Amino acid sequence: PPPPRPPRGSLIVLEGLDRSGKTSQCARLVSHLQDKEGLPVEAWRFPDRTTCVGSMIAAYLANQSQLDDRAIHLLFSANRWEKRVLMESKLKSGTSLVVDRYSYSGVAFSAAKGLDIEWCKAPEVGLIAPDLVLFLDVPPEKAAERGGYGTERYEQLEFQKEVAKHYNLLRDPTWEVVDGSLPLEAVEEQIRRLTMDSIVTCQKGKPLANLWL
Ligand code: NYM
Repeated sequence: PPPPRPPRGSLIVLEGLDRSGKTSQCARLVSHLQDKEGLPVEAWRFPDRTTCVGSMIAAYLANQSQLDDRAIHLLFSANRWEKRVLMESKLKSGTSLVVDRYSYSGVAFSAAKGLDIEWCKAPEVGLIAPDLVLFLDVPPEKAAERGGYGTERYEQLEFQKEVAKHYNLLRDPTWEVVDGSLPLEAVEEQIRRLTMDSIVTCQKGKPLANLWL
């Protein structure tokens, strides 16, 4: 008989505007799951700037290159596709992934430039669907006040307001919306609880699914 399969890992995605606190929360969540819960988990992020496609994206974001809006959209998508096989094998071997941004960033940021939302979704169809989407909700004005908007493309209040509108269009009832204006520890606590629920559901045999649901 084949050896028993380990329970699969969970695909946890954090989304939100720039300066919504995603990156800090991802790091805190991953260390908690590893150190306190002793679970196999990895921190991932998109764009993954370490690949060839990722370096083209990095140059674009740093304003070192100009690209057609549709061309850069497809590069962001390709950057997820090139990680799909590894993502699936990690999940199936029991490792949970905490991912800083995913397809929703891809669609919200490109649609905020005026591209058609359905056109933006199309190249994402068939990527692995997250088991949990945690949306860190922070009003654009408040995120801007946090300072540290860098000099990268998109890091401007007016544009972030457009992105917020498009996140709202994408939001569905399965998303868990966390009030990102709360103190960091309160946000962390909610994220931990929702994540543990998702990990348990996946361990119990919830099947992997594909985007878009
Ligand atoms: N971004 C990110 C997109 O426009 N499309 C995508 O598919 C993804 C994953 O890249 N402002 C944008 C959102 C961010 C920027 O992300 C870089 P980060 O999380 O700041 O490294």
